[in-house]
Amino acid sequence: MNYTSKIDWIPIKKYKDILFLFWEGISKIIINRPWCHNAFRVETVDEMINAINICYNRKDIDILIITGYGDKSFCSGGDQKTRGLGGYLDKDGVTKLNILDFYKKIREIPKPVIAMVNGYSIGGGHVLHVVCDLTIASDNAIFSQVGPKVGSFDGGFGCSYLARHIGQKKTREMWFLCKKYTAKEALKMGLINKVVNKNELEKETIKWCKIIQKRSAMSLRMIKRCLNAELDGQHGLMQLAGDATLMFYLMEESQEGKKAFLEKRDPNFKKFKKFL
Ligand code: S0N
Repeated sequence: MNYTSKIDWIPIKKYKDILFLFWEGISKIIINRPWCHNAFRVETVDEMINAINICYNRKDIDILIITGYGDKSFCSGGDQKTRGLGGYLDKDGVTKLNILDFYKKIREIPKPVIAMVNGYSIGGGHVLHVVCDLTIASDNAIFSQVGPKVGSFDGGFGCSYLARHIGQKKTREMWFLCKKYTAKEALKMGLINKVVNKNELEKETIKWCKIIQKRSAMSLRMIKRCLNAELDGQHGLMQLAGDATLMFYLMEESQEGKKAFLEKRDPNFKKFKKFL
């Protein structure tokens, strides 16, 4: 299947269900199952988790874009044809709900993640854009939660985090009625950041990436951690504290402790400036 774009994306790794591309510090994960509106099965999610782990570790990747193949759908959620009892069946017949692990990865990666919504964003495919840091949508995008129609629900980020974006009343409306919302309506209710003509979607998303790439990576990382910490409880605090430790490790005061230990002497912390 050929992927058309005005940009010369370079493939990072070959997968079955996704395309994983790179260009000038930007990586792009594309769900590549257009025959079912880019619904994800267990293998799709495993591949996305593998790709995001690569993004986490590669220093030359500053920012991530998540999107769907084609111009009709971003993602239509869990592949209902692979749904079994208690989850979605993998190739060995084991049921899993691994999309939750991917949502967590999106929040945990200390780099900005942009959902480039190019059509339907439905069910778990709606939560997928909700958990991304920013959402840029084409004017043909449609947003909807359909759980109560197909016998599922996402009481995690799909409820609490969604409600932080659009409020409790709108979130209940979205879930109870399973209505479809246009990109314009989504923008008005604070669900997304920007709507553009579908032919301009990639150009606009890259424009945002390029601006963000000029900003301080450490500053962006801390902002993401701080915003997450408020909602993620002890786990969010742990992640924020991990980065605070990282910053402390960069200070001479911290290095003095390690040096003194290795040199078998008492540390001299008195020589370091105190800040008010
Ligand atoms: C996207 C819609 C609105 C498009 O409608 P349209 O244009 O009329 O096309 P269709 O004829 O309906 O579709 C074309 C073909 O695509 C197949 N298809 C579409 N969506 C799916 C899907 N999600 N799974 C499997 N197949 C899909 C159609 O069946 C059709 O194929 P053929 O021609 O062979 O029949 C419309 O298609 C639509 O509404 N789709 C269904 C959306 C849906 O029900 N999504 C699932 C919602 N639930 C979840 O996502 C579960 C959430 C979840 O994953 C989760 C959440 C929290 C915790 C754990 C989990 C977890 O389960 O992991």
